[in-house]
Amino acid sequence: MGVNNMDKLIITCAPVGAETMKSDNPHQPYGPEEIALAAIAAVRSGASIIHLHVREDDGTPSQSPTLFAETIRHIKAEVDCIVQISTGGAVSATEEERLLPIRELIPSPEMASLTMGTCNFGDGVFWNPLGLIKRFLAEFQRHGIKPELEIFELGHLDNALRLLKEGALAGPQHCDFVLGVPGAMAATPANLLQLVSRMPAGSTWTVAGIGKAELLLGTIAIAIGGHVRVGFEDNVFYRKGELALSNAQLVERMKRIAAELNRPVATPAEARAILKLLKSQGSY
Ligand code: KMH
Ligand code: ZN
Repeated sequence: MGVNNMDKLIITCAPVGAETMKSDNPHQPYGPEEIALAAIAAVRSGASIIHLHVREDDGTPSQSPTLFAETIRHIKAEVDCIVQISTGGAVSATEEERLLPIRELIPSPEMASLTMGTCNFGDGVFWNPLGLIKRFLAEFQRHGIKPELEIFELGHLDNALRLLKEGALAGPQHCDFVLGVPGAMAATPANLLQLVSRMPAGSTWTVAGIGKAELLLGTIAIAIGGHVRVGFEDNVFYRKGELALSNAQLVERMKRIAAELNRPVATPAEARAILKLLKSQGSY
């Protein structure tokens, strides 16, 4: 794809995951208010998607629909953005817990993450057999939610291709290549290029490099027509030995690199068009 016909760049910010704590970076947000403030600043800096996990005020990861609703309400009161809720949660979360926000949030979110297979995840196992994926997909379809297909391993892309062939997935898909999780696919340019080369026509992709790979793989994605994810879920450093001051700081760096590489960032409305999102958002 030539530089001139690339889409505008969608920056996703994942301001908090289920793993990193304030002991890893004191600027790590906990609780609905802190997480929403981090998300709002990220959107004002150029992010158009917020990949959202929620935490209790003490930092405990949660899939509580109440916490999701409160966090989203704070965010949407200040900025427009695509909220993409996590159905991955923490590796300790049960299948039922992971599905709770999909089933109970009113209105349903525009997007949610959906991991395409099981993999090692640090010392744990992130459990996503095909039966679970299909059950989750049925719920996504019931609520009109577009999945972002989370790909941590090469075989996860094969699962996605298989679901497309079977018709369980239909239409243009959006993949997120999460590379560098300890125990899963390494965050190398060669691995990213291999995944990209096997994407179905008409689909879009983003990359979430873990740790220092966030910058390298994000820059490659900008250069070759992909999209990027940054944020404390994946990386709490600005550079080696220097903690990031905020999620917004990581977004701003990607926006600067994108400007140099002639990829202006997409507004939320432009991101909705690029991703072919249909749902318009009601109020929380
Ligand atoms: N926290 C990981 C076990 C997702 O958000 O969908 C899973 C995860 C993926 O973060
Ligand atoms: Zn996540």
